[in-house]
Amino acid sequence: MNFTLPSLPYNYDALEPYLDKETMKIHHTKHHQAYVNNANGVLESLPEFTNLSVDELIQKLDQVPEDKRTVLRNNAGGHANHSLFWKLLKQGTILQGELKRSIEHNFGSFDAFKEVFEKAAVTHFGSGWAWLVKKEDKLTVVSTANQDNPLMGEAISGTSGYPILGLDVWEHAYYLKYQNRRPDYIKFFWNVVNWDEATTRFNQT
Ligand code: MN3
Repeated sequence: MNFTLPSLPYNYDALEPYLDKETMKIHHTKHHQAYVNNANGVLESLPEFTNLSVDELIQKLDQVPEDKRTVLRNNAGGHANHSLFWKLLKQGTILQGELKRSIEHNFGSFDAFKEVFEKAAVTHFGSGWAWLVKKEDKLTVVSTANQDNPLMGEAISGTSGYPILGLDVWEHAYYLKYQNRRPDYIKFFWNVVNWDEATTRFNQT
């Protein structure tokens, strides 16, 4: 076994009322666990890749045999994305310092950034993720399909950069509480962004 489901750094109800307990529990114990299990299943036949972290692995998908690549892309991708997503959620943090200045510099204002990010998340067709990424000291907003991550690079994910913030826009992330109202889920997301974690990621790359 290579990957394990990380524990959440909070209780399932910690993000109420914006993200409900039941959704968090199913999302973590069922969806994320399935990505972990499926990735581990493939890695059983790929011993040369089992010593990598999940972020390292998704940056080396081009070296994975073609018949195993898609299943790893989807499931190691899912494990990487969700492991990051949980850490990026917390109530009560404040955007400040270098990340705040960089967002204002790159987008004009925080409100302008929110608008760009919300638009990317709302208009992304089908399942996927919206991201704030850092690339050569520039911040941009991108979206990816399915469980693709910008770390996978242009050739696979259609984009690149180091993820600072990510939002899961799969229906499983919001359907119990918001049903088809993805825009509401995205608006409420701002109440649970862990800006401390985003700032740490911004500063470490
Ligand atoms: Mn999800």
